[in-house]
Amino acid sequence: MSLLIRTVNVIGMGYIGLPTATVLAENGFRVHGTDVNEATVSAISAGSVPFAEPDLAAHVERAVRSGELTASSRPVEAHAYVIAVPTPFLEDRTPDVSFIEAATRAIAPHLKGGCLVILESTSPPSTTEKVGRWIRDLRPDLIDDNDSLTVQLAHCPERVLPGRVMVELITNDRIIGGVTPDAAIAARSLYATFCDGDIHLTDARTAELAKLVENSYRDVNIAFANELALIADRLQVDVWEVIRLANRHPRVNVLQPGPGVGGHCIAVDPWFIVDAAPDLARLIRTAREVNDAKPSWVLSKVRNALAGADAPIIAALGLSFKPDIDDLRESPARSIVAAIADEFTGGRVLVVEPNITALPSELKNRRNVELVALAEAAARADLVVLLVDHRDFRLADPSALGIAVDQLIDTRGIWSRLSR
Ligand code: SAJ
Repeated sequence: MSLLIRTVNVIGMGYIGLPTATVLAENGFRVHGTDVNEATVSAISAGSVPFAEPDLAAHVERAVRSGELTASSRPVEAHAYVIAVPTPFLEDRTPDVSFIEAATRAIAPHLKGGCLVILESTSPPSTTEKVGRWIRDLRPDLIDDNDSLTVQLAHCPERVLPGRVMVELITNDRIIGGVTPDAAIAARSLYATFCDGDIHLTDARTAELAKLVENSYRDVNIAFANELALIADRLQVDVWEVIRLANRHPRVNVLQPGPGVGGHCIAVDPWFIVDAAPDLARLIRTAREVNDAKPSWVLSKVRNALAGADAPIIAALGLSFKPDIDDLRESPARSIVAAIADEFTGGRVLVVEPNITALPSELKNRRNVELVALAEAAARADLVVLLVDHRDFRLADPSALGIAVDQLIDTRGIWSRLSR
């Protein structure tokens, strides 16, 4: 551990901030977590976790019990600050950095010369430098005689996969981009205490773009698979078989088609590159459009399958944005279920989602939607639409559940190779 950094204030105790705060608390730092959501603060202060992430709960419980992790709704003075707040996009798909600005304003009164501010939130290029400009405006007393900010600023993008956060926080390589080389070195001393992967130092803008590139790379590759699914469907070829065979080539690795791309990262971050260079980011923009169009294509398959049906019962398997998590944010499955419920108002939609106990608000109050168990949905449904490849579904046998091939639209290719 660095001799200089002993206390850390993490701003934003969500999917990234809370695990990061916990791991830091377990590695010799006195950590305070700050979140604007009082319910989040109360849960953490009681040693519990307000969302599902494997293994996190036990770590949080230990860190809080040991006194190394505390939480409140206000920032505190610390040697280092880690900003881990959301960066969504606005309606016109331009980045919304207002949460980062609010976090910067909140910590500004507490900053001291020599302290370190790390931006972990995925950010458009130049945002870390922007944080520096906000701090300069708010705290001119932190500017030295050479017109340099005496606060060190770095970007250290998170790269962990939801569902594997506690593993990947430790094992993934990290990129640290300093606004100055000294800031990168200071930030490294923090991450080196728990990160077993390699830590790569660079400048802040490069680190920001590298993070966006990672998620855009995945989005473009998923778009390729999703486009193949449409083409294969028209040609009446099994897309999963095509991909499986193509992937036997030593330099080919096509990803898997699905009902669309969800989550708050891959469906968002590519737009930050498009915003930064709209005239150049043609492939990245098209990939987003291909993936965003997939839910409507699934809906059209449902419509075709139910043509002429009176008051159909439709089972929708899965609501989360990917398997085995309870995160419904930006989930294509969720938007498909809402669209099916809108369209078949005289029918019923039986939602099966093993990771939640109550439907999200926009579905809860609809008379034609209910949350049921898999066996019940299979027994009652005229049509089964498989939207998420949850473990429970992968392990189930559709024929044992009484689901016939012509009753199934399998958007993940786990049950029926020929239905997409
Ligand atoms: N998906 C497919 N086909 C595939 C793979 C994924 O349709 O072959 C879909 C998923 O079902 C899901 C979406 O893509 O709806 C995104 O899921 P994901 O597992 O690819 O990624 P995320 O959003 O959970 O996490 C990503 C990761 N980035 C990369 O893998 C490059 C993670 O490492 C990042 O930390 C995270 O974004 C983030 O926070 O930015």
